[in-house]
Amino acid sequence: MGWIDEVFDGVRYGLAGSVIAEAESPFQRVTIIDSERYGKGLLLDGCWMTAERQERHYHEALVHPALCGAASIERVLVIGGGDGGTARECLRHPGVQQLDMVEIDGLVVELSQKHLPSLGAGAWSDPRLQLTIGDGIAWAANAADASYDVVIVDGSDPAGPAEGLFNRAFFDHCRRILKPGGVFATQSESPEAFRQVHLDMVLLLREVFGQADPMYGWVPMYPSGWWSWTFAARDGRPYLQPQADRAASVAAGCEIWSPRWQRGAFEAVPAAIERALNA
Ligand code: SPD
Repeated sequence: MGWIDEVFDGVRYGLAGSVIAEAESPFQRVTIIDSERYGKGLLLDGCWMTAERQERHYHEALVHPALCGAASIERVLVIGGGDGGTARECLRHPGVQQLDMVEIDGLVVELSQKHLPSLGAGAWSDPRLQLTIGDGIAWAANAADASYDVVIVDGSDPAGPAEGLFNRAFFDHCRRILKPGGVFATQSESPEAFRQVHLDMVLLLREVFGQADPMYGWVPMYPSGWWSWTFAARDGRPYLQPQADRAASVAAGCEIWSPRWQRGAFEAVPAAIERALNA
């Protein structure tokens, strides 16, 4: 037992625990830990990705505004998300008929299935899940126009294999492959620890989609603990208004997300971020 830290910009974000598995994939170093406070967890190249007893802060916030707001939710694309948490939350919606999940690193899936089974839970054996180990950026580029109701990007920080998930060419394809009424969702980094990355993402998404809205919450293990998710749509801002029947079908099982929490989280734009976005 010792300390496992993500070191970022002069600060250490650490958990007391021990490393239980570690391996190099062709893309990154994949580490599984067991921690006192949050249970088993995953790091990629030394950066915190998730842990059993706090992953719902992140996955519920990423998924439910999109899945409760889109006009329909039959076909969903998840890019990244190899630990399975995003797929699990998507498949709690009975209206999802097909979930294509494209994760670049098969080792992330393999070690998550083995050590973090509660993350993916029933999603891994759900016949609606079509898992592809491959390049999500190429998948989006090759997908047909208007082929998905919802596109969700669950990547890591903008370095290494996730770098291409933050640029205009990728976002253009995400918009192109959405059906009318479709919703795009992405994790959009910390408004404190990754302030400029966050601002650049929101501004770029506003250029590509016409409008985009960041939503703010907490993921205690991530740098600064303060996190954001950003949503955009083909038409209007449907992610701001959860459809009551869909919200009711998932809210009772959520740890963090509810329509009320979501309203507050979209309103909780830090003043300096709002000024910077409107400058
Ligand atoms: N700095 C951490 C950003 C990680 C975002 N993705 C986490 C993956 C959880 N499914």
